[in-house]
Amino acid sequence: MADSPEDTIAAIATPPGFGGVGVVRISGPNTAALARAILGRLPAPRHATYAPFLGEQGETLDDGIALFFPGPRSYTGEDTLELQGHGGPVVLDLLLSRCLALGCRAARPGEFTERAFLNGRLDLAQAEAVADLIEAGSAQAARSARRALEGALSHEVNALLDALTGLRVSVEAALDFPDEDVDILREAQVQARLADLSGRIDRLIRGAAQGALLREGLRLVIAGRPNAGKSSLLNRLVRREAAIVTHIPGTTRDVLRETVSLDGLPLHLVDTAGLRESDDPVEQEGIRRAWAEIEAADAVLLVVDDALGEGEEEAAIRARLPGHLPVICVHNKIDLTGRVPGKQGGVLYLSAQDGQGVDSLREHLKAQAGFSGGEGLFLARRRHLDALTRTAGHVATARDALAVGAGPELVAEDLRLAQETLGEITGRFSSDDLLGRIFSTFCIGK
Ligand SMILES: Nc1nc2c(ncn2[C@@H]2O[C@H](COP(=O)(O)OP(=O)(O)OP(=O)(O)O)[C@@H](O)[C@H]2O)c(=O)[nH]1
Ligand SMILES: [Mg+2]
Repeated sequence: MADSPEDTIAAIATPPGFGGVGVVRISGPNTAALARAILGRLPAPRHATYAPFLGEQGETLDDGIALFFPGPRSYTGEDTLELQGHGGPVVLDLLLSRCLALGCRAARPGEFTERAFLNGRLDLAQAEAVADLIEAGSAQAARSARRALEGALSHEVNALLDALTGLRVSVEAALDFPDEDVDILREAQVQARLADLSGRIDRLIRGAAQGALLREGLRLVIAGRPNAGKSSLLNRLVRREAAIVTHIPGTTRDVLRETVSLDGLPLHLVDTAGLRESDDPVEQEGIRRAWAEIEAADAVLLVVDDALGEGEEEAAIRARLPGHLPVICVHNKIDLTGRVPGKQGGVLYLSAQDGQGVDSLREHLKAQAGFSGGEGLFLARRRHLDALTRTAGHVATARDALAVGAGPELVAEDLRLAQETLGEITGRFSSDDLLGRIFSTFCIGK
């Protein structure tokens, strides 16, 4: 039987295992009847009510606090009940089984939040922020998820949607008066309003890129010729001996991954085999994997031995790097060359061995990622960035069409597409397929 919004759903909302308190959550049209069956009465709305939780024969399964939230002023927008009992897996299972016996269906992951979205309690970006807040890996990420949950992204998107609606009205008015269409468009200052819209979308893209970074982090591949000190630098950045370091060139063969937090920015470091021509099949495979990692990186840290400087080897590596990839050039082993640590002329001088200059590298990485760590951030997903970028594309096409004197019907179509694309963020225009993908990544009971 397919899931229906008419189902009353139930789930254990606290994590599996033992705890002081465990919560079973119920939502849907049958909630009040279920409360009467389990509690013997309907608790007063939004009041903590102590009660025994009764089994089928009237026996006490557990006792605790019941909270009844009548819809629509509840998390899901429906009648909901929370039963807070003792936090043991068996006792919670008994309570959940009782709910299922009374006709509830076990909730899918994220189904409570999905219902909140379907009932208009949250928009899609806010619903995603609920999951992001739960999964936040740092205090900064948690604060930013909170801002998204409060609607920082949604407000901006809605303001842009309104502006797009206003523009569509003007352009579509011109459609009704084909003889005067150019004048109408000029009078309505469509071109200027489109330019303004482009600027606002670009600003939002920059903010969302920051937010996506905070959520997903920066993938940084450490590359360079053998013995430059790549593994030593990884160890220095993660503050432990994660990688094997020896004086023998060609020590690292496998790809090694470590994640550290730079003031809340997740930095995913990848140490790779030194890049050079080699006849050794094991080393060749390591080098092949190193290049595969570089292809997928957000940025590359090119490590150079300062005593040797950049030579033909580095020139060959640079020539093969993907053109769009940012390269951060680091000269290592300055404890041997006596160079001053820090940034000079686009190069970062440091010593992985004694640590001088490494703080400058950390600062540089944050700046490189465009990470300000400011309070104004909202947590965004790649999905949001992607939708914003496509919206910017439609607006740009509309501006081009207008500039070459194309008819209003072309401009109107581009604006319609822009509005539809932008609406994907808050869920105004979203396919069931997209919704399914988003909510299935939630935890059960949320
Ligand atoms: N003096 C000095 N030696 C260093 C420094 N960094 C690394 N080394 C030494 O350089 C040698 C190579 O270091 P690794 O970190 O293994 O170099 P790698 O680039 O990972 O080398 P492969 O894995 O072979 O590609 C080791 O003997 C390190 O102790 C440094 O800052 N100063
Ligand atoms: Mg190494």
